Amino acid sequence: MSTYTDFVTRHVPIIEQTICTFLKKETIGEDLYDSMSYSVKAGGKKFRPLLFLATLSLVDYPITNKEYKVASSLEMIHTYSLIHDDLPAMDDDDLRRGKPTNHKQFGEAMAILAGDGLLTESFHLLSSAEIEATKLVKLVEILSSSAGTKGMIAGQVEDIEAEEQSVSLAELQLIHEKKTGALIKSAVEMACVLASVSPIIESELMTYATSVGIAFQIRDDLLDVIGDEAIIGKHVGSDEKLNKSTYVSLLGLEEAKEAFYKQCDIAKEALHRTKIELGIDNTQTLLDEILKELKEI
Ligand code: GRG
Repeated sequence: MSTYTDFVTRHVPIIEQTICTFLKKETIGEDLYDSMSYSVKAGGKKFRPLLFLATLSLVDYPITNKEYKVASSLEMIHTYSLIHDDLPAMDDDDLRRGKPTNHKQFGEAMAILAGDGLLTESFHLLSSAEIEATKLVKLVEILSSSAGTKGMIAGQVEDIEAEEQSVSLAELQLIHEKKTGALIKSAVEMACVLASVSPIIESELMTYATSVGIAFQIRDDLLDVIGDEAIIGKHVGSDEKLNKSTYVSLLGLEEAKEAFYKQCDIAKEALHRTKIELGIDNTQTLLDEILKELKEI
């Protein structure tokens, strides 16, 4: 088993367990619990919490109960955002991760409440982590600003407003920086704060995270096209994306691939500089492996 597979196999169940234990089925009622835990356990990659934990590992910071709480708070925000994104008023999707979306399984009202519950309880869980007060407040600030009206929510609003109209590449990048990139970046930033890394290391790791965030989105656009190509043998996006600007629709498939690999290279170089700073430049780290996994399209 590769180090990364081992890392994923070890941590993913603990993240799911941390969330589901915190939600306490006995006190919140079966219907709400089932709806929330359904999406938590629906097979998501747990990319943001793993990125947070991998960043801590890079700087040799021990992973204990409180680190799992922080990691899980990131996943709860992410899960809520997907539940709400799938609702009829937004993307109106029936399937997510190959399974019925939350509202298809539990109804719209319960899906809205499950999302609200995950969002709110994310901060409840984070605030219960046994972390020194000044750092904890900083973590709350990072998470709330990345998920809030200057981050993910702003990105979602701009994304909705950009539908049915042409958007420039720079505008598309700004939308995704907020909608997808902000939470990914906050995973790395929260690890930097918790581990009190030096400003230079934090700055390099944020360069890594920024490029990973952009690459993540381009990859999603690429897979939309490559996936459809594999199924029906021609270049089209999925139906709901036909009128949407994507990296592929703006750049074309080959240039979008180039842009994707360029971001992966920028991330790799920033990580290399971080490792030099840490005196471990010849060591293969989990952040290298995350990049390697991302590059496999
Ligand atoms: C509804 C407030 C609100 C926000 C929604 C992030 C977001 C904002 C919507 C997701 C839309 C989307 C498909 C974005 C592309 C990026 C992407 C692939 C997100 C899915 O994240 P993964 O791949 O999902 O980490 P898993 O299933 O692995 O958890």
